[in-house]
Amino acid sequence: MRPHASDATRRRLGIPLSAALASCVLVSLVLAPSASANLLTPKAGGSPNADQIHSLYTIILYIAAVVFVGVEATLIYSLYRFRAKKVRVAAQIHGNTRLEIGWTVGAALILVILTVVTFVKLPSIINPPNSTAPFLESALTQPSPPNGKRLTICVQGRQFIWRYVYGAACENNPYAPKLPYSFQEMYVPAGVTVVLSITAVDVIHSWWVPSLGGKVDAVPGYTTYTWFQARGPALYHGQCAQLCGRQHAFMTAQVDVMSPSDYQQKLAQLGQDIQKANSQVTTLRAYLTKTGNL
Ligand SMILES: [Cu+2]
Repeated sequence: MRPHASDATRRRLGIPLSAALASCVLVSLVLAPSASANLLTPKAGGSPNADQIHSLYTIILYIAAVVFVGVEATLIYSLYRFRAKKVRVAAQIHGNTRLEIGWTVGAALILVILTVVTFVKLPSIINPPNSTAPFLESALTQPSPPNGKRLTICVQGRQFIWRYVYGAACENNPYAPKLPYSFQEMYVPAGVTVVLSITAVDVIHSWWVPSLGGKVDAVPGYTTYTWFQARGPALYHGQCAQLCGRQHAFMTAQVDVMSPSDYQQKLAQLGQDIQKANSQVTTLRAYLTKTGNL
């Protein structure tokens, strides 16, 4: 009797155990949005390019969902309808030209539709629009909105922090004196087309603020570009999306969107803070040199 009893216990435990395992998987899936994305679709709402990526993704997802549900429903129906029964003998079918042509043409048609929709959407994802706010800087590098007016910010990825240098002059020398810069948190004016000129100083990183558009690699010795146009004052969060070393998980980014006038004040403040810190360092260095400690 004993072995039977332990079998029964095992069976009794088996169901709750698999239920617990299934709930663990479900909970981890539900928690996935905290990884800076929505449950099923990419984040949107922060910038027009992010919105276009979101709508393209959603169109493809819906078409894929219809195909998935159709295939799975047919499969489940067939499994039930034609299940093994006593006496019944399975029909042996060798090919069906009509069906085969049907699903080949159908699949090709879906691919053509997806390609056309993608190419129609791509320009609005790649090309930056004009700024909606009156703001004012232009440079000669690509990409550029039609009227050329945008704000250039150089983004430098380094283990394990982002550095931002403000103004088109950063493209010639991101360490040029007097150029305002900040770490981790980027300040931008709302309604202005911001073009990011992205590089890395050590290993490959990846710039990614989901609400403001797709990921862009930051590669040492090479400049990549992306853009966004944030709508209103808001704070957006991002994360380096390329495994870049032990502290990769802590390489976060923040984009603080403010009104153009607040932005100009912030930039002036940044400039003053940097100047103050520089003069403190100069004083300290002079003191250390004088006292023979340097
Ligand atoms: Cu990184």
